[in-house]
Amino acid sequence: MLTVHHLGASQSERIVWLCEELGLPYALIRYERETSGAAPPEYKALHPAGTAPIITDGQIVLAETGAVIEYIARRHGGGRLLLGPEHKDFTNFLFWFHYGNGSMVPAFMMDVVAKRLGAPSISGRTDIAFRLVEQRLGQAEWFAGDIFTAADIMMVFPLTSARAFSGRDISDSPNLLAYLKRVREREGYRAAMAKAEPNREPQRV
Ligand SMILES: N[C@@H](CCC(=O)N[C@@H](CS)C(=O)NCC(=O)O)C(=O)O
Repeated sequence: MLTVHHLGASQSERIVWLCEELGLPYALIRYERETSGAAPPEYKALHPAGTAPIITDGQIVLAETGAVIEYIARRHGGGRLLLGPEHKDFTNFLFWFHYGNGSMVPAFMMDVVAKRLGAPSISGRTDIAFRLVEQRLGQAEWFAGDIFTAADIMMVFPLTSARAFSGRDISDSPNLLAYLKRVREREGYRAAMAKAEPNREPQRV
């Protein structure tokens, strides 16, 4: 049985969302963070990486968001929500699938560290990221193009939870606000958040 080990208030919410969008049977085990914010020892014991997300599937134990999403979509979802090289939106899909964790989350983290050190924002990459996002969402309904894909599942966490953590104001980003409304209206997203974060304010996105 595919089991999603979800660490509360973390990016493993994406995996719950993916399973809901794909309509897969799965078990969900939720873990609370320690007061330090770290995953608890029983979570860390699941995989040497010790970071969320982690899934188990029979003998397989897998960590790392992008790998977990590809594993589930390919092994259990028939490749749905992934675009291949034959698709007209392949390059946009690839770029946005990787941009969230590859550039956006690290940029936020650099900002957090700079803030703690009382230093100015190091690179301006966060501003660039929000500019790129606003531009893209003015061109297309979903990050890859006309259809919802796993690129959206990768991008929403930085645009919601990670953004909330950094205190970023998006009131001057109409395309992003409209996009987040579309996300919030998705049945799969609502079902996932009700299971993954039952105590969270539903309007958070
Ligand atoms: N690049 C990794 C990052 C994973 C990561 O940092 N997860 C955080 C939650 S958002 C975590 O596990 N924090 C708790 C800890 O490190 O103990 C991935 O995408 O899976």
